Amino acid sequence: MAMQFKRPVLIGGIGLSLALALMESIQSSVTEVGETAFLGIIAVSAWTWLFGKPPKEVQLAKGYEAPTSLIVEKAIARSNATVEELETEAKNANFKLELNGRISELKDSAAQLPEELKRQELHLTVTGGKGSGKSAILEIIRSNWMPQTAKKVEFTETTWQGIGTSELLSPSDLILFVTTGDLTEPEYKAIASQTSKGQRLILIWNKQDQYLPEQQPQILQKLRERVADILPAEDVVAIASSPKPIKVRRHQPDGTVEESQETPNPEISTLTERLTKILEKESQQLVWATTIQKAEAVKLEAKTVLNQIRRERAMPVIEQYQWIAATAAFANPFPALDLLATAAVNAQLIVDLGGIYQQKFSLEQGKEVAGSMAKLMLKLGLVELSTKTLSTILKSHAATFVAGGAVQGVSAAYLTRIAGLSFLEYLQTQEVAMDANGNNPLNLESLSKILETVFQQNQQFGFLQSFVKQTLGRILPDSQKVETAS
Ligand SMILES: Nc1nc2c(ncn2[C@@H]2O[C@H](COP(=O)(O)OP(=O)(O)O)[C@@H](O)[C@H]2O)c(=O)[nH]1
Ligand SMILES: [Mg+2]
Repeated sequence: MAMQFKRPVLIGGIGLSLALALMESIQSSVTEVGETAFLGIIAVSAWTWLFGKPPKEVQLAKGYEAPTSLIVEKAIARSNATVEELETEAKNANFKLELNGRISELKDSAAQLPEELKRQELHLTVTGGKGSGKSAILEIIRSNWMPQTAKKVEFTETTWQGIGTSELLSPSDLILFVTTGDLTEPEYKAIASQTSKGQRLILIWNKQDQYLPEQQPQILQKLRERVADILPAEDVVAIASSPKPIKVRRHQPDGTVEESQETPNPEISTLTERLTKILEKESQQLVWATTIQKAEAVKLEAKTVLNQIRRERAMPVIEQYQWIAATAAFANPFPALDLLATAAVNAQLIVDLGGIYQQKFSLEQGKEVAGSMAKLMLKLGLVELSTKTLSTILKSHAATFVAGGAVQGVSAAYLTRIAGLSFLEYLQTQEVAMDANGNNPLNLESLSKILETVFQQNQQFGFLQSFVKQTLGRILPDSQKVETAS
């Protein structure tokens, strides 16, 4: 691991003096106005613009949008870029060998994407609940429709719980989703999640013969309304793939009535007409849409491996800053200094973690991010909570003696760890894009959520106990270690 030990120690010093300077200005005001002034001073750094951002809108269920060739090209380029990034970083990092296989698989998949665009035969999936009539539909499609169509089409049958997991590997060009009337909420969600990621889908209401002919149009209308946000009306069709036999009474010329069972013919013309039209007009777009999904799957997988490599590089960095923060706070155990020193040290940690994740932050930006995180941690009550817990553990741990500053030191290390792990998580999950001014606007809402989760994950008593012990081992002189250990 190519760690530079000199720089962080130096920055630790800078951080500390910065913290001290801040402390001086706080000391006079903090007693009178308390936390508000404290926060106000931290807020001096220009982070207001960070908070000014409106929260990201909740994404609504979105219908399918036909892709263009430009969109496909971009998707392929993005996935290639991510795989290349992965290859380069894997070469530079001493990553585990088992990743080699995964990386070369990803390279193959990425290389196949342009070929995929030329694909002529189409892959369709018939899906829906068990007993909804998927097999019956397929049977008629195979016997009646396929011989008449010029396209090469391949069908797969699966229950809808199967889509979404398996199809990521080989998505279909068109999904035929079969329902028998009322669409359940999970079914609706499954459909919406497909259309929102660009999956073309037809919703089929099968077994319409179970309702009276005069009821059928109403039921179809209701179904179309239910999915109006995600599917156009013409992509919702009503059929009867295998109608049940009905009793037929025939009046005979001699006046008698003869009763018999008759099985009506299947009615799937609405479906086959729709299918024919879509394949005529959209074959190219269907293949593009599938290629986009495949490209995105490759990109996602590459990103996952990349994150794994980066995380391994980032952990020792976070740990190193923990000890720097601890040492600084231990040496200067003013109340609240721990937090400020932590924020200052964290600014450089932010820059370093950003570097590992290929996202450049200036030290100034690092300060803003670290400041925002410090403020969030205060706001969420994490600082108070962790200080309380850690001092309780410290008291029980060092029965006879707690070194002055130990609480501050341990708290600073702990908060640095939380900040580091959270920012790492943030970098992994966010698509951090530079805005027009070359700034990297923070999504404080998601950062805040991540902070809370990471904090929760690092609250186990056993972990805190060993963390205290480990930190004391770092900051206490050897003579005191013996006492605390007893
Ligand atoms: N009443 C009626 N029953 C149907 C219709 N289509 C299929 N079925 C029946 O529904 C049951 C399940 O059909 P199947 O095709 O095996 O469903 P799958 O599990 O989705 O493949 C069978 O008994 C079919 O005869 C239809 O249009 N109307
Ligand atoms: Mg079946």
